[in-house]
Amino acid sequence: MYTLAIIKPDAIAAQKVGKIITHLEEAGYTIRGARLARLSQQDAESFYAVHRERPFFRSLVAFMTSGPCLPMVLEREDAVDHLRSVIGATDPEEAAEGTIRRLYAESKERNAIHASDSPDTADREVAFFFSESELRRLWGADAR
Ligand code: FUP
Repeated sequence: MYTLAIIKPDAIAAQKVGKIITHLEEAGYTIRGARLARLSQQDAESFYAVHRERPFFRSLVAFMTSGPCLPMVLEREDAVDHLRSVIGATDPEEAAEGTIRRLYAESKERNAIHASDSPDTADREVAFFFSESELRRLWGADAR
């Protein structure tokens, strides 16, 4: 099963990419796709469209476009639900001990990593960044 994670601009600026990827690999994930990306305003507004009426939307879009991020397609059994538990609660102060957000996030907004919240969202979010043909080209016969 696949899910989408994004290492966010705060964690890239804080040089935590290696530690976060190690954490993910040690939690059993295979990286099926990964690429540094710089979201445009339109990309960020579209990716977070479900939040467009929320008070934090403008600030979230400004943060997510403030520097490069690293979207990744991750594969593991029960990937979607499992990755949510590995990253922890949205606010690092509420995230459980040992979760990626507790370890590496700066704040509720600058919270180091995104993970899809349902299988349907994961399909949509993987397709937002990676084409089926790119993933197939990377893995050949091992593609899903
Ligand atoms: P999560 O699923 O944990 O990433 O959280 P949400 O989908 O609720 O929110 C998406 C992003 O909006 C969060 F990662 C950070 C940002 N956010 C805020 O900045 N303030 C809030 O009160 C809630 C979310």
